[in-house]
Amino acid sequence: MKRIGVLGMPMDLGQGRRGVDMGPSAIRYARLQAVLEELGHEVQDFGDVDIPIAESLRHERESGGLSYLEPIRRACEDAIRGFAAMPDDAFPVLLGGDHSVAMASVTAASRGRRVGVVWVDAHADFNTPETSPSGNIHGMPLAHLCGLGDPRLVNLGGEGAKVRPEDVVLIGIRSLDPGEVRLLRERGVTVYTMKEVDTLRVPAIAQAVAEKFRGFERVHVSLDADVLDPEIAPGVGTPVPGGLTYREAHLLMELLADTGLVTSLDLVEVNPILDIANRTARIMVELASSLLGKKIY
Ligand code: 6HN
Ligand code: MN
Ligand code: MN
Ligand code: MN
Repeated sequence: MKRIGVLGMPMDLGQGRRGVDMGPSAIRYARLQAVLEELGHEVQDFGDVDIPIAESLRHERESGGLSYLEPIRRACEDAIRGFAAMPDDAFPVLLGGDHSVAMASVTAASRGRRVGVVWVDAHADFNTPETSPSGNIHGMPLAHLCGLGDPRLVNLGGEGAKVRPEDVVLIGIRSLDPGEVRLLRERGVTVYTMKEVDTLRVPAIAQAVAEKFRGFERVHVSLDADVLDPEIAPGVGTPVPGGLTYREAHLLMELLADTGLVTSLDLVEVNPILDIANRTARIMVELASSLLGKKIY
């Protein structure tokens, strides 16, 4: 039994398509709390962080080539305070929102401790303001958590990097910008692209993750809905063909659950406006239940 603390960040300022701010509602509507309680967990919902709407922020739209940097920074600082209000033994689950919100959850998970990060995504989100082709901050959270990029984001919730690049594992990757490829190699991040998913298969990858993070007190899983194949998860803003199948995604979560190492989770990038009958939110809830110990038998 875990004490799960849910926090919503209805954030859509990190990218260009509207609707991802409705992700927390869609995930709650898909019965996240009931499903986790049925597994025997105690679940407390801490509500949503207050995020301003884009229309009210025209004056803050641009900051050194980055869209909405200041409001994103403020929302992440608020969320970090929200996580700090959870009990010490809580298992935090963050509902996004675009992936910029992971700067808050991973920072909260680190709090001076070494944290392993499993980033399950079609993208690496390892751009800096210099390498980003879009200026969208949702393509940059992981780089900033590793200490690269704009100091205003790097120093969120405290000075400096929150994660060591060698403590990051990416899974499901199939869309990288040229600058990201260079940075990921340079910094020694472990990258399992879809080619590795196809050749090594999920059990070998999960096994490698378990070995890498053995003995870690904190392991954070950041699950971007666009890692799934768009055929099964159409409700995302940046779909890329050739993603994880339904069973690959579940198996990955089931095997990560078996490691007993995971201590926090993000469910991000669900865009209900682009979805079909809340299918993407429902799959994300199912995947959360697999990660949190659902057993068929
Ligand atoms: N996500 N690499 C692209 C960019 O704009 O930096 C796409 C990022 C997508 C981010 O899906 O969380
Ligand atoms: Mn909004
Ligand atoms: Mn992402
Ligand atoms: Mn993505």
